Amino acid sequence: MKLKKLSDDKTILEILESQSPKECMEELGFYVWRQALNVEVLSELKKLALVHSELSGIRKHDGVRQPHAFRKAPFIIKLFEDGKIKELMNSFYGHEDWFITNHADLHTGALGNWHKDDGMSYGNGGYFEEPAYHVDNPGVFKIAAYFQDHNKFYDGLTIIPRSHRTKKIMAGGQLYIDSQKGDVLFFDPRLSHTGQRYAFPDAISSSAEDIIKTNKIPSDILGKDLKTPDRLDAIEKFQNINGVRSTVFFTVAENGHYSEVFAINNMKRQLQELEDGCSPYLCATQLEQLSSMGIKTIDNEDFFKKTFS
Ligand SMILES: O=C(O)CCC(=O)C(=O)O
Ligand SMILES: [Fe+2]
Repeated sequence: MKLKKLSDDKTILEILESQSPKECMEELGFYVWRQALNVEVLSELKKLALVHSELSGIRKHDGVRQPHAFRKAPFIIKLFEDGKIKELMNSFYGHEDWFITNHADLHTGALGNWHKDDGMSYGNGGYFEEPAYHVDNPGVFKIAAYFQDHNKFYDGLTIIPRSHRTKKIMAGGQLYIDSQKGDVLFFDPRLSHTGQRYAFPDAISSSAEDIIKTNKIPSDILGKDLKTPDRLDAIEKFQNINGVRSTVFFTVAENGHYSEVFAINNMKRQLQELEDGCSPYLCATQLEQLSSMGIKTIDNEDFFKKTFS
């Protein structure tokens, strides 16, 4: 089954084009800024991410994930260098008092499955400490920057628009975001989404179909859940053709009950995952670098300092 692409979905595109990012976020649970980031910087970050994944991070979903990445893989701070994310967030929030929560996951070569980022799958009301699907604006949001294009194969982000208002994960029609390097994908942590689902995803474009033919990829591995060792073989085949996928997901917030509770619990989870007694704060040089770019961090927030003293 071929998924619907964002660039083909007239209804969603009309909403994205006619409403403000904030209104779209509230109604649909996501927004996309096309071609907002410097692609050369993203290519450089990808090279660094690939090296980093050989040295650090947690092996998961057939790839490597580095939690607490602003501290553990600080080269990603370069994302903010051109001031674009700051500009987008100032305008989205309508003020300059938003901050990064120190949550960032750097993924290299990882597959994904359907989930929400609100921590509900871990039980106990998740990061919000309660099912928060009645809340219009949680104040806390996710930014995803992919370090390569995802418009040839279904290997990028697939979402379920409007699913941020229900506990259910498979809560409606799936929409594939056919993103290009430089796009900023922005979403509510309650939105149902998945990264690359299949070891060898289906082709979107006819050029990708040609690639599949030229490389004699058997049709029975395309867009399928495979078991090891077939899965590992299919991953290798896809990576040989398309390169290793790498991406960073991080969290921004403004003050408010839901965002503060979320940020604290989300940080606790990152620290548990790391199992190395790591500090929730950033290092002095990282803070200086961010501050010189005008990016505020959770390190200076009283509610955070009270929890992690
Ligand atoms: O790898 C992807 O594209 C998705 C990652 C993701 O959903 C996450 O980090 O929560
Ligand atoms: Fe996620």
